[in-house]
Amino acid sequence: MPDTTSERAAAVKAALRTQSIELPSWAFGNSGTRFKVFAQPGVPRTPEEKIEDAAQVHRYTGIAPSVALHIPWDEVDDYAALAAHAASAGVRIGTINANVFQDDDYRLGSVTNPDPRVRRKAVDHLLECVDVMDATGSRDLKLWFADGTNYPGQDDIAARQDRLADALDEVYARLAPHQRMVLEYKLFEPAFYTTDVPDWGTAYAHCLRLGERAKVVVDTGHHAPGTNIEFIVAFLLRAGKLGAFDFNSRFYADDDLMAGAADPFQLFRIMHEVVRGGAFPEGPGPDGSPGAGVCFMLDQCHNIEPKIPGQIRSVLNVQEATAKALLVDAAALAKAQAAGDVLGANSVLMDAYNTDVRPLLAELRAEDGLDPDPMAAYARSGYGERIAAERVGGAQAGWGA
Ligand code: AOS
Ligand code: ZN
Ligand code: ZN
Repeated sequence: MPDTTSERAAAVKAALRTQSIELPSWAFGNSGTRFKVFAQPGVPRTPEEKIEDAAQVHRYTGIAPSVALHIPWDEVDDYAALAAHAASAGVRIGTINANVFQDDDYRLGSVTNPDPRVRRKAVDHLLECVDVMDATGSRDLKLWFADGTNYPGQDDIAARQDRLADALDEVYARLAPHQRMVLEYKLFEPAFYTTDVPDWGTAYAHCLRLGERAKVVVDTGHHAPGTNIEFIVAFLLRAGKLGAFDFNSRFYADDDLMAGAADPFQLFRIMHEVVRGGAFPEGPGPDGSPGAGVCFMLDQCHNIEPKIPGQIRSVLNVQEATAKALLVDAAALAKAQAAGDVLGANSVLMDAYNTDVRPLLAELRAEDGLDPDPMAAYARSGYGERIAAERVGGAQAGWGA
């Protein structure tokens, strides 16, 4: 990193220009908790409209060029046409998220279900999602399994791992050479006694066995309180096994609140490991190997706040954390660490975190022809009022449907 303040700012801006954050299509639909889904005016009625709303986030932030789909919530007849629609809106289709948790058949699990008929149905859905990827040009298939048990003795824990491994093998074998499988873990919920992919270790072990194109997804909301997520990030990056993030905030469990809202310091610490680990800005490894290829995604629901501004705020929060991480004086940090200077090393990190990067980001946007204040620019655009008037009967995101 260059020495003078202006050279450092220029280097940080250059890196930030390469940033892209993927948006979840389901963030734009109505969502809620098991207690109530609050309908909002103007929410999308179709996958096409969700993509149009996502394009608004990209329009004002400049760093959200792709939208993740969820199948079947975003089911259409013609996925190539949906990809073309995305391109005409100025974005592209990103990760394909599979859904093997919403049918009655999945009461006892999907790919780990004791009934081979249900397992077959679940794997067939995952294979169909790869067909969707072929049509949309998506790189990543994202797998999150609600599978688990509620009571001791309910099913054979190890046999369920065997079934999971068999399913992953079959889907991995179906991937084209440019496609990847990313496997998400979650501590608990909806299963409460055992979860079949409960932690990064389980996901890592399955991915390691599968091969190079199977990687782990870190959803920041899927850990026990107090878990050191940046350690997991550092470990997985070092092992070449970090595939993607699902960014969100949690206060208690899988809250899916806006990234950077509950704990912006944690988001900074995660992004520091991402920068330190060479996953951002993306570049070839020291041996010329391809970069980490980490997908930086949001996985959020906006239950009580407006959805497009909620996504803009979240993208900006990730951008701010990234800018601060890029400001860490790596040379000074390494020097203090090598000297065993505990307080010195800590203050190098805290200096970066405590920097107000908002003026730098406003300058970056102005230089790139964007409004320096994306939230205000979107509010002024009138888009929110227009969709509220034009769209009647918006769709639920899928949760609690
Ligand atoms: C569920 O808790 C997970 O976070 C999933 O990543 C995701 O929210 C869901 O599968 C929607 O695609
Ligand atoms: Zn997630
Ligand atoms: Zn989740």
